[in-house]
Amino acid sequence: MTAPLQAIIFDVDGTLADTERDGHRPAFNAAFADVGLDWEWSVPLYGELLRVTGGKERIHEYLRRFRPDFVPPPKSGSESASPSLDAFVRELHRRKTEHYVAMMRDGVIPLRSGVLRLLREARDAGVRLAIATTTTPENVTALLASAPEPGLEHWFEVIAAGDVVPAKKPAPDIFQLALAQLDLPPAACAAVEDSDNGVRSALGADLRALLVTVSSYTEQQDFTGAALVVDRLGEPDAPSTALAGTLQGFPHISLDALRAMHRRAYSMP
Ligand code: XBP
Ligand code: MG
Repeated sequence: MTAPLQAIIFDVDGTLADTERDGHRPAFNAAFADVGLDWEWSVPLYGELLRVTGGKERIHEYLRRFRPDFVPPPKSGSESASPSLDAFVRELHRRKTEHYVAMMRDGVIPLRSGVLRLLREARDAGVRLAIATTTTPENVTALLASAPEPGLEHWFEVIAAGDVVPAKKPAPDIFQLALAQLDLPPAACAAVEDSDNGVRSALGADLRALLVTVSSYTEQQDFTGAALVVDRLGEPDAPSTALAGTLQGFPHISLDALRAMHRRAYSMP
């Protein structure tokens, strides 16, 4: 007999908020401009680069594909040799994080439809909340702090984020870390994702009760193995549409809908 639903593990980028196109992307571009680089990541180019998760890894991928001859410039005012490529990318990414956090503080990106409602329902019912994300921890904190719910960050018992694991999504490490910190087996949890990399990561951690809410960059991706794919969590006045799997009569993703998906994923009555 499988355990009832005890926790929900959420991805952040694309899932809690549609952060990539108008949050991360302009933050990267602002960091490039800061250091005098004429690189500009357009909306379509960024869609390609998103295949690689993690901001530092994404910059390295861009260099490998589009600027193979790039040599980091010496630090301004310094006579010393150029920094290593790794050190240059780390510094560039640090600037990117500063821009991103400032944008979140300005409330540039709202939470997606239904996110706050579902978090409230879960919290009120004693279902535990966790995060498993590739993004830098400060980015998560800044996004949650910008929500119209003071202290939202503290609703999450576990925030597994960024470089704390050896391999980022699609590797299962970050979901495995969240499960270990929750001290729960995967069968006691549901996961919510928006991307194929996230789906592979969650499934790799044996999270079969897996809901996908597609986001602007991920609509066309392959979510094979997810229990249910919807356009959004939705609200009572803004219903969800199932893109794969069944909503089982629920108009939007309420906690009861998630529990029903979880039971079904484990073939429970
Ligand atoms: C999110 C990411 C992140 C962000 C950037 O993937 O890939 O890398 O784009 O974050 P997921 P950092 O939603 O699957 O976790 O720049 O802080 O790395
Ligand atoms: Mg995501």
